[in-house]
Amino acid sequence: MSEQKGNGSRARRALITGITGQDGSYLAEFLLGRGYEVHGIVRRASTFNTERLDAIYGDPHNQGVRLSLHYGDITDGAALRRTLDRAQPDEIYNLAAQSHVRVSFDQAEYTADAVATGTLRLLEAVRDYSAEGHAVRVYQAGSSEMYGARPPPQNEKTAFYPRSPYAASKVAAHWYSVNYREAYKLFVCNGILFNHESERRGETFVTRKITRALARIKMGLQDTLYLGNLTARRDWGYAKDYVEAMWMILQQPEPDDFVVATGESHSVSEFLDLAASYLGLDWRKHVKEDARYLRPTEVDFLCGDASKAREKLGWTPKVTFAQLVKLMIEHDLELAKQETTLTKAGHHVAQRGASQR
Ligand code: NAP
Ligand code: G4F
Repeated sequence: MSEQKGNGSRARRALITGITGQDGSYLAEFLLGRGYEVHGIVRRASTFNTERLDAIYGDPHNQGVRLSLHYGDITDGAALRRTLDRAQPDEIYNLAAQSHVRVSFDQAEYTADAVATGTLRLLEAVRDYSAEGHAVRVYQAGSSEMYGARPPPQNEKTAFYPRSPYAASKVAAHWYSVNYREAYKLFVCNGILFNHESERRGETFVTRKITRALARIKMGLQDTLYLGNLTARRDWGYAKDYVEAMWMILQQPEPDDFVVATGESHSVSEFLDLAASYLGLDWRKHVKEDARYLRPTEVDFLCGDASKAREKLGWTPKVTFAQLVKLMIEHDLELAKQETTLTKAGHHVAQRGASQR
């Protein structure tokens, strides 16, 4: 694969906020594969939070390492500005977020600080950095949650109607991005991505919570899965396909906003049907409702119309819904088998407790 060239003849440089998350880790792999030098912002934690980067992490003391991690936080503007000087990025992908919708009702102020004001801080840093003569392109991770109560199909022309502190914060971030594009002529693009999942999906999002739990039930490691609303419908795609769309959005001649979606929607109970069928289980014998997973205001029905992305970017999803569910089930069945082997050998396996969250 040919190397992407940035300023002069050096490799192009990308900075990813949220690099330790599901999308950040896939995007880092994708960009490294295209010859980029990749920089990521990592929060200091008392435990390792770089597990998803293990496959691409290289000791910085070694020659030729093209992945660099910088301590920082989207709530710390001065550190963001300094990181731009250190990383000298040609492209910035702003993926950092408190990304859990239900949690945003419990941590509303923090969610707004990270998701809305965090984006504004980054844009301010970019404005300053650009004023010093640096050409940089910014991708803002928008969400289909911004459509909230609007009926499907949702596309770039659909008005936003957010239904959570998370969604309202993403709407603010969207409009900050549009405003900085218009006011300061910055190359800022919003990707409005519908739900995308994978083997690396956080275990408290409903798809992964289901595949982890059903696989453990199959192996006799647990019996019950507690869930909230099973009737909500989502447009679920595969995360690897979606990070490619992020990159494509930043390669356009002019900055623009794009919906990225499969155009197919399924309910949570349909996800359960398919996941359980791969394991030969009857999920109704194991799933119980727990009101703690209900949201004060729910988003009932998301189904995206990604015709603009198809026509202008040439982007289409490669992995189908059935393939997505299967690959997640296969991955989590393997994890459950490993857990069984360790338990049988007398090892203590920490209960990750996804069913409790
Ligand atoms: P994720 O797995 O929850 O990852 C979020 C990332 O943000 C993690 O790296 C996390 O770091 C980091 N982060 C959280 N708070 C931060 C802070 N204060 N400062 C710096 N970094 C912080 O989310 P994802 O699924 O990869 O999603 C990526 C982005 O796309 C998010 O902005 C999300 O809201 C948005 N989005 C996701 C979807 C989807 O279906 N996945 C759809 C539309 C939009 P830690 O690892 O330290 O927690
Ligand atoms: O998996 P979820 O938590 O994802 P949600 O709320 O759609 O948000 C995800 O996708 C957004 C894109 O639209 C992103 F912006 C956001 O960052 C995140 O990645 O819930 C999906 C549906 C909801 O309707 C929820 O009420 O599943 C329902 N659900 C039912 N039981 C549950 C549960 N969700 C979770 N997390 N846990 C449950 O036990």
